[in-house]
Amino acid sequence: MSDPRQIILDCDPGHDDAVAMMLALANPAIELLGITTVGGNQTLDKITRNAQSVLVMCGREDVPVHAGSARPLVRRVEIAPDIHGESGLDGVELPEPTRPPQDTHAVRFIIDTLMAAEPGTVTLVATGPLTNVALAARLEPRIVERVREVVVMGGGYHEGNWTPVAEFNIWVDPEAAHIVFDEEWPLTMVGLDLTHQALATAKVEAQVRDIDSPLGEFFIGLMDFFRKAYQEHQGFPDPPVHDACTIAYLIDPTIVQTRKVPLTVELRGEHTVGMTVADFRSPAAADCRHQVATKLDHAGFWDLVVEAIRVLSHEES
Ligand code: PIR
Ligand code: CA
Repeated sequence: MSDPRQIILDCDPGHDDAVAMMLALANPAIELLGITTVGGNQTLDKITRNAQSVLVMCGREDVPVHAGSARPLVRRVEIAPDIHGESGLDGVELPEPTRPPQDTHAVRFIIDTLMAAEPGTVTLVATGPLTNVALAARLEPRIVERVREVVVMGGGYHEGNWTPVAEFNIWVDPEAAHIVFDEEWPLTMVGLDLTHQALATAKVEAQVRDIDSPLGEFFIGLMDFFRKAYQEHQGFPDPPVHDACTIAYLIDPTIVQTRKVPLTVELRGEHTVGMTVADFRSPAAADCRHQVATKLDHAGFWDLVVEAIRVLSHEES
């Protein structure tokens, strides 16, 4: 097998961020170098602690957690308690971390890791607002040509979830998103068009229940809360596990189909702030740096997630 893909996961856990973490920790195709956190689904303190609790559940507190930006670059803090609850991970009991987060700021960790690694080896995966990634690019512009790829869960070319056209992660910090989409690095947008196909169905839950482990129960508790929230607030039958799709794409690109298309982030529209605008009018130029995720292999995706929970459950016992 080829060398594992080295990633930094910049996240705001978050029910679906937690599943992204599980996939990244368990799958041998991925080497998780560190977790960086950003205020988003809940306040920075809460979601940083959540990241640590998920590591405890996975028996992987060796992975460093670096806290990052508590607020967006320009706008006021906006959180999503209706969807993720007061803790940011409602529906389960969160184990106490046994160690504090790292001293180094998330942005510093991102820069130091990219500058120390061979160029073109480390991938940045962002599943929260893009504040940390934007700050890193501004503070050390040389990371832009050193990163292998930036994979963003955010936006959508046809759908919004926080406004009719804006997705939450982009809406929370559109200026940061604008910076990140505008930089000269290759960027894959795993937006709502794709992630709304990643529903955690009753069948998936039954497969996880069969694993019969504390981590399996943890996943089920998370999904039950997330399902109720999505039924009540978004009219979905089952919850979409957005963030895990970024990791699945890196593990096996045949699970997530993509299409090259130029993207930009709207900052000034009356009804469209935070919209990700995709220009599908003509075939993308050969040097187009952007691509969007279009179609998910649902069964293939959930096989990866269920297998990840199984692997982590057995490592634990
Ligand atoms: C999910 C999120 C925020 C709001 C809603 N309604 C649903 C979080 C998820 O963690 C994901 O990263 C992204 N933001 C989806 O919009
Ligand atoms: Ca998230």
